[in-house]
Amino acid sequence: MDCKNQKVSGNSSSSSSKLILYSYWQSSCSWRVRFALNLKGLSYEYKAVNLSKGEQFNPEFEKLNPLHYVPVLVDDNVVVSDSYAILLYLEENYPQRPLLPADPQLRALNLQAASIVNSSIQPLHKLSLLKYIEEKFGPEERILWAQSNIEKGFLALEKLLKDYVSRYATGEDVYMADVFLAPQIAVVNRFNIDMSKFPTLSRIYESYKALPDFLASSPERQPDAVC
Ligand SMILES: N[C@@H](CCC(=O)N[C@@H](CS)C(=O)NCC(=O)O)C(=O)O
Repeated sequence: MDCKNQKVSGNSSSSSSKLILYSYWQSSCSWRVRFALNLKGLSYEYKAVNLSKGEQFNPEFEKLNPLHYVPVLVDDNVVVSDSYAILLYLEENYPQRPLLPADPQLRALNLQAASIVNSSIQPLHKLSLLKYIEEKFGPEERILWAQSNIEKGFLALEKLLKDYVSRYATGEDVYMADVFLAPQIAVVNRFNIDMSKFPTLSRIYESYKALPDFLASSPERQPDAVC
């Protein structure tokens, strides 16, 4: 996607809104929250944390998240970090446009798929870990490590979703599984993943690319995008 002239202010910056999102344009974890906020029609103030410059280690940011990761959501006096926790917080406190279905099986499936992305895929290719692997074992090992862990997770998701998938991961509506999957699938082109091995994920990604709320949350359209 072309960066130029695509940045949005719409949902993503409102001086009067009480929600503040600490985000980095290229962070897939931040992208999940941007997508969810858009789906729920919530405006928010965008505060950029430049991970490539190490701003996550600034003392001011450390007070918000001692783990030094984005995203962080601030809602008046409530501070929540970790996109999974943020999604559950939004679901409880901003119930409009639910991101978890009422049906218990579908609800559990959405939580499980989101958790696989959050716990068993993205952490294994995060910036700090890949930097460590490259320093210890070289650039080749960095890419092999990322590829094998992403493919393992994607294979599990293909199997998990196959009986439920339709236009989106768990049916005809966008839910939490999609909020986590869409950015995750989008960022794997950094790692030369052969997506033909994952036909279900490839197919639903085509549906995501037609969603204005997803497109508006994409990295290139954020205020801190560098293109
Ligand atoms: N499970 C956390 C993971 C947070 C995370 O890993 N954030 C990344 C960006 S996607 C980050 O801040 N990385 C900085 C680093 O690795 O130093 C979440 O979903 O928020």
